[in-house]
Amino acid sequence: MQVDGQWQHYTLHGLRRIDLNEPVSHISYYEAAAFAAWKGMRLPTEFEWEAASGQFSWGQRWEWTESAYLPYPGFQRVPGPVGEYNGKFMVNQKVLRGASAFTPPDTAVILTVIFSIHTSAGNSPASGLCDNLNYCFMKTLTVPQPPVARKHVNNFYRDVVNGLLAEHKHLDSKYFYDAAGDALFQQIMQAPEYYLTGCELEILQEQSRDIALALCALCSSFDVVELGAGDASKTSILLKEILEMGLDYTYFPIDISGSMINYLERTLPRQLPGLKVKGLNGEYIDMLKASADLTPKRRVVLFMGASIGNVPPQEAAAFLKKIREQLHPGDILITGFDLKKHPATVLAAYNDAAGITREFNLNLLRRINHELGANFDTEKFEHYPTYDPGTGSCKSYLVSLEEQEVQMGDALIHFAKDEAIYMEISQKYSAAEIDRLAQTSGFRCVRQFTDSKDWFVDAMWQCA
Ligand code: AVI
Repeated sequence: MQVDGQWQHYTLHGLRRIDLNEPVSHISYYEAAAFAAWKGMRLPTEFEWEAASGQFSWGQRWEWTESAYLPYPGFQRVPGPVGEYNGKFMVNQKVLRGASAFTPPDTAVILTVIFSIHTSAGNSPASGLCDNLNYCFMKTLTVPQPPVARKHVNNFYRDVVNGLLAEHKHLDSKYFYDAAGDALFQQIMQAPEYYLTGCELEILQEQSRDIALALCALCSSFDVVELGAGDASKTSILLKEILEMGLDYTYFPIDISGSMINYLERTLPRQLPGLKVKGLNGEYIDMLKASADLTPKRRVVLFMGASIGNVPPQEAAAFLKKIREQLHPGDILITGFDLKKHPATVLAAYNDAAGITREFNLNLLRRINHELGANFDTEKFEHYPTYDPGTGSCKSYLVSLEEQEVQMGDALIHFAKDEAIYMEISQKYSAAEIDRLAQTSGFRCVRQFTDSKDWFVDAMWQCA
């Protein structure tokens, strides 16, 4: 409904403004299919969903498939009433796959079948509510969780328990990005205080031609590999510029999200006619290695955003060395770095007035509750960002507001009042530190492309 000219919807917390960055949710099969068609796509079949399911974070959502409720190949009905009940495959039903907050971690996913029944007042148990509506009746069956998903939960549980039982409690910021975390990060990037996205966008909008010219001056023929491509919205500006220079090249986006890779392979060639796209779904270094077998050309590797800042400088150097080991002399790396600047500007970016970054941090505690069955009360933790202008370390913590205990599986985690969990580092660099990092990791600095405020750098390095 519209309130004061703005679209709103009813949620469990009452009427809320529709956030256009949130995933589409609480919709019927027909709405999901229509939305997919509107986006030029289709819903996955149940089998496609299952093949891709290792990439999903569990306990977050149910997802519509376009499959009818049918038996798996080889299904045999067991004799007796159980077989009669479970062995009938009804018509006019579609399958939802996924898990909810209450799905036991590490043991099962729920296969849910939706019975779409046309009802009218007086003839259904829900008649008072849904006169002439299709209403859904859910049947749940537990099935073994696929091995990849189980591995994900095991690693997540192990990392969280180790981090929270350590003398100085810490969590790994790579776990921020479940579906809710992704949506919050999208909102952070639009927050007025979070300058990083705008600065790098400006570099790409204003200097893509210079970047493309510099690349062509270094090598006449190359392919482009991107680490953590995401939706490639910023990179596509540079990709377009390279195409317009008449270069015939392939773009290899690498991403841990299989659905993002599918999306890029479908949409980018339409958006940028002539662009060849071959997505690589997996970990950065593994996929970078795989890309070497797919092209004899030189590779230009992009590592944009300021993701390199999400590990301490020593780890950043070790990671850049690993990238270097996968490249050949003459290959190129372009990395985004956030520069040191006035401390208040940096701190505000991680402490936005609307409290989105606070929610982004607290969301990891909620994720641990949903996926690992913990009982964090997020009201009892305070978001506490810090910035040290000397070292350039911007660190976020969650501080326990009282002495408390949190249960997570067999582990009982004790928090003293004011005890902090170290959540994330967002390291800032000076131009000289960036050059030194290039040298220590086996690269030669070519050029630094900075925005008009000198707040952000896309640094171009060549393998020595
Ligand atoms: C993804 N990364 C570069 C962001 C940053 O600025 O460190 C993550 C972030 N954390 C809080 N706000 C944004």
